[in-house]
Parts: sequence; C-alpha cells; structure tokens
Amino acid sequence: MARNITVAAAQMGPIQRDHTRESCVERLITLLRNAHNKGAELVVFPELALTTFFPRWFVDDITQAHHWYETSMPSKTTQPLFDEAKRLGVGFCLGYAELTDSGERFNTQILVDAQGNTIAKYRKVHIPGHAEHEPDRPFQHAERYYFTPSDEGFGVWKAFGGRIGMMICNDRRWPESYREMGLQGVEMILCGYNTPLHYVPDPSQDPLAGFHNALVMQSGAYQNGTFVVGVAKGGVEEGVDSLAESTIIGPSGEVLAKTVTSADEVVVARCDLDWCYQYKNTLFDFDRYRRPEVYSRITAQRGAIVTD
Ligand code: CDT
Repeated sequence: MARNITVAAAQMGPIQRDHTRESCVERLITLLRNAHNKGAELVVFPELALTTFFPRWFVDDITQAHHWYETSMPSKTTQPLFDEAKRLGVGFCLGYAELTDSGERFNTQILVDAQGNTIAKYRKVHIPGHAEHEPDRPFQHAERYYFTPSDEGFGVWKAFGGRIGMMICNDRRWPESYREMGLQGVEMILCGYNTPLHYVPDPSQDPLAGFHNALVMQSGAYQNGTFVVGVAKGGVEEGVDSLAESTIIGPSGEVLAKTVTSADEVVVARCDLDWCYQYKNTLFDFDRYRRPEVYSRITAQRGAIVTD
C-alpha cells in the first residue's frame, strides 16, 4: 500500500537587513497557506528563514550580532507561524540561528508536526566559509565565526508516516551526510540553503552553482533511496545574488518539482515513501552490498593522506 505524503518546498526570495522578523513570519505564513492550498502536509522553509544571511558581514564583537539569533522557539514573534500551521493541520521545517542558554551559537533547523509540536531539532554539522575577517572579499562568508559545528550528527525521526532526516545547506555537498541518514533508513531528507552565486575562493565555479546543487542532491537521493527536498533563500540579498532552484527529488534521483523564480514561491510533490524500497531493496541494498570493512578511512581520517 502506498504511503503518500505531499511535501512543499517553500522557497523565499531575499530578506534584506532592515526586514523585521515580523515581516518574515508574515511571508512564511503566506507560503504556508499557499502550500496548504496545494495539498501540502509538510512545508519546508529555507536555512536562516527569519533573517538576512548575516554571516556576510563581520563584527569584531560577536555579541553585537546576537540580535540575529533566536533564544527561544517558538517565541512571541514566531508563535503565529506555529498557530497557523496547527490551525491548518500542516507540519513544517524551519531554519534559524540559535543562541543557547549556555551561549553556544548554532545554525539550526526544526521539524514541527501538524499539531504544532517541535518533534526534532538538527544543528548544522558542516560549517563552510571562514572564521576570520577577510577584508579583501566582496562579501564575507563567516559562518565559521558565527556558528559552532554540531557534534550531534545526523538524526532520523519517525514522523509524517515515514522516516524524516534533516541537513542544512553545505551538508548537502558531503556524501557522508546522506549516508549517515541512509544507514538509519531515511525516506525523506529536508534541507534549507543559502548559496551565493559568486564563490569567492574560485569564481570559475560560479556558472556551475545550479549544476552542483542538482548534482549533489540528486546523487544523494539515488544512492540512498530517499526523497530529498532542497529549499533556497534565493535572489539578490544585500547586493549578493543567491541560487534559487529549490527542488524536490525522488529516490530514483529524478526531479519531481522545481521552482522557476528567485522569489517567494511554493512547489509541491506527492511522494510515495514506499518508492524508496525499489532502491533500498535492490541496487542499494546496503546490508547485502556495502563493504564497511574497507571503508575505515572515512571515519579514521579527515583530510587526504597522499603517499608517493
Ligand atoms: N549556507 C551555506 O552553507 N552556503 C554554502 C556556500 C558555499 S561555501 C562559502 C553552500 O555550500 O552552499
């Protein structure tokens, strides 16, 4: 019997520096209603969906950036999103900057069920960019200054009638992210992203941003027999153009739905989670075909060790 879930990729256009949290929550609620009208049961929002992508600026005193972070979730400002989702009976996945009681800063994504309960929290594992101010860049990507890499790893949660996993932006470029979840039987991976179209360390990659985005997510889906939902905050934000191309991918690696603008836009796909097993039980039958005994380097070493 089919196990169907209709999922929405709720892409956002840019959030400028002076846009209030309240205005972002209003936009998220509009996207949520739009997704619900299209039959969505689960709505996926981007990474850092409540603020502009603030790691593009460096501040010497990091406490001056604390206003970008959430200290509670839900909060007075975000509660209306939770209330509306509960009223509509839809779940959602939301990315935001988290400042904990003990002063740690994480790039975080939560999964909220159709009753408005937060059932899972994921904190970004692979933190890209740099930790020091690099004044010669046209814009900073100082995520390694603003966020601690999570040591909690990749979870998979029973929710929405299936097994749901989460990852955030740069995580999607690493095969280990998908495989960690694949080894827990993941059936749908939710991933928000902010990807500048100009990659400062190597601009020759700029024209390939969309290709690389599709390449990694479609491969990750296929090689683990899972759906992947990648959701952008795209468009020109504070002068920096970012990739849109939010995409819902099936376990075959095929694209099921994709946005066509760089603005607030919703696309949906009806996903039969049992489709995953056509891959998980055949070509990617891990138990039958994987060879962990010859993969020890993957966890034993970080960088390449090259011998002559
Ligand atoms: N947000 C995020 O992780 N963005 C990175 C940008 C490239 S690294 C500077 C990404 O992997 O899309």
